Amino acid sequence: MEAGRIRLSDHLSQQLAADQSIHRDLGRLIHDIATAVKEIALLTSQGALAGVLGNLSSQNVQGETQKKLDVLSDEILIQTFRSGNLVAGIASEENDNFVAFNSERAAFGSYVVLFDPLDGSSNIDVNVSIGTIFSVYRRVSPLGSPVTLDDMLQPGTEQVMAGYVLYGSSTMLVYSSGNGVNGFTLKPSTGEFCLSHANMRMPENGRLYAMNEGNIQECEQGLVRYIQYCQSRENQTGMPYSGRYIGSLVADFHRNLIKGGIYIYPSVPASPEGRLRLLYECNPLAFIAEQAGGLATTGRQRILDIVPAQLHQRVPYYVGSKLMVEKAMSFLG
Ligand code: FDP
Repeated sequence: MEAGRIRLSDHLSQQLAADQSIHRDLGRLIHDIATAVKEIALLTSQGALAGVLGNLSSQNVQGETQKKLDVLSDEILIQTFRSGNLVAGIASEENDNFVAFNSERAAFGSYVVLFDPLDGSSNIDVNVSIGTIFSVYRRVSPLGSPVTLDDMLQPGTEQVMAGYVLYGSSTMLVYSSGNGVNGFTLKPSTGEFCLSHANMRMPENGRLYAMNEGNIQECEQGLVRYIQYCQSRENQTGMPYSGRYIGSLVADFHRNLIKGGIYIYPSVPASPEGRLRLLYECNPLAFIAEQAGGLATTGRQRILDIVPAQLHQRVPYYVGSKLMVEKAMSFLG
């Protein structure tokens, strides 16, 4: 069918009819997320006119200055989940601790959602693509009780749904509930997400690499040699790969999902565990990558297998086309 004819709501009904294992509530949840991110997309598109650019005086738990739009997006998502009654609690990059919703109905919510409300914060003020990343787990604590830290600290293999929204030249919602990856583009004339990228597959190999190369002299030797390999004619293309680094993980990931490529944020002296957060960034995108045929590792271990020890845990991250991630790992030893 022609791209754009199938709305997100139609697609959800079809998926639920075709696959009885998908819980109906997940359909409602992705619908709630779609509603919330439309609000964020609107604020993003208005930029300075909405008065949402710039910093707040506050810092998040990681000591990073918070942007106004970061905090607004966080509030929009929390409010959406709080009022939807499907979610019993959330954890987000912008909050020190997880939030247990305390209404009686929320205590019977089956899910927890972990999210980065606005990824690529340093690009907010300069009109470069940014995104929202989310991850959904079935809670492990008993229904009817408040959620606990154990609900949040589940390995990525337990995700029942994950995805991201890219606020770019168009707004796209890409998600998976464990049965492939589909991408929807927001149609400005109707305000609806329409299926534009059905059954997305990440090319097995590629010729794009994304890394903040300003750090290269401080990286481990194996990675230095891999980047030299990317820049040489020794790779499968016989030509140097192209370096492409937007500096918004979501945008770099999305480009690589479509064109093939690798994104790397390694351990560096300033961030020995890497810079990216396991729960809000690495796990959801690893889930999407694997569902699309790609790979996500720390360079040595599959991301989805990591049992988190803390909410704001960081990990080194190698994600993208399967053969490229495997090749990078072979250099690390
Ligand atoms: P940001 O801090 O601007 O939100 O999530 C962290 C992240 O951006 C990624 O989106 C991005 O790829 C990376 O950090 C950029 O870090 P560097 O500035 O160190 O390259």
